[in-house]
Amino acid sequence: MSRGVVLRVYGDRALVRSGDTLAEYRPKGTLRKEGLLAGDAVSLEGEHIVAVQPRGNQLGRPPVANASILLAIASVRDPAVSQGDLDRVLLQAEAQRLEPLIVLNKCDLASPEEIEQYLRPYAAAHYPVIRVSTQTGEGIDALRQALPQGIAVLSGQSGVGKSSILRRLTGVDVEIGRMTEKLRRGRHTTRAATLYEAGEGRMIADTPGFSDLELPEIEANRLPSLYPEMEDLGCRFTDCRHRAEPDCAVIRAVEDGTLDAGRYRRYLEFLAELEGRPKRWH
Ligand SMILES: Nc1nc2c(ncn2[C@@H]2O[C@H](COP(=O)(O)OP(=O)(O)O)[C@@H](O)[C@H]2O)c(=O)[nH]1
Ligand SMILES: [Mg+2]
Ligand SMILES: [Zn+2]
Repeated sequence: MSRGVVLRVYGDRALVRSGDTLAEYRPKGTLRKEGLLAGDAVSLEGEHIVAVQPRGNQLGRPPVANASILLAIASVRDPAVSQGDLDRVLLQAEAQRLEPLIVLNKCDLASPEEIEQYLRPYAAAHYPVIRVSTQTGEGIDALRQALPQGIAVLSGQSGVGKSSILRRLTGVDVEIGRMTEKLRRGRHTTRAATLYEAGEGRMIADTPGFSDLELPEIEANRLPSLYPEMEDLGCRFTDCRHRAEPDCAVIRAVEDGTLDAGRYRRYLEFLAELEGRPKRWH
């Protein structure tokens, strides 16, 4: 028996990397129904996947298991990614206890002042940030060095440069890859995630078609714990929603300017959105 990592699922087959071998395998018996995900760690026997290790984490959109970092890709221009959308991507990572790294792409299209202003709330919240441009190559080496072993998931709205970043890091041209795949499989578009290998045990997941800009499926009272800068303030009320409570440390920090007012305003909007959701588990 040997071990491997699923790079891609194709219907009832999976492309698996196992040591120096890259080959397709079929899941055995009940595994077929349960479904495999890109990123799954599997046991192999002959042509079959015979077991899947328990998942460390599991993202829904893109569907990837066992990620070690989430690259939250944004751009100031073309498209102008709203800070609210970047917040949502970060919340998805926090909800999965996945370390996020903000990658601001297209730095060639904005002035240093605009970039600094856009990133200020995130730097203040101690999120790691790398500024890159796949056009000029700025920051690409720094990004490569920041990638840990294991799986990095690319997240961010369409057009921010996920596939371009992937191409810079792996040499793989996803657009060309996708066209070849279409020729092979007919016209249906796929929403499966694929892991691309970036050397030294690093893999990068890209998904054509969509990215998750929804709030995570959590209860409203968990939202404050997904804001590291609010947690750091140590509000003394447990279960405080930091909204109208008297003597709340978060409200005080917003008033004296220690906490970014925009992040806080959007937090209140997200809180209201979660509170308005039907509780499916009751
Ligand atoms: N000016 C500029 N354009 C870029 C940069 N990165 C990507 N693009 C362009 O932005 C468009 C969308 O890029 P793509 O990688 O397909 O984005 P994706 O939808 O997130 O995968 C393409 O036309 C790229 O050539 C960059 O750093 N600077
Ligand atoms: Mg793309
Ligand atoms: Zn509070």
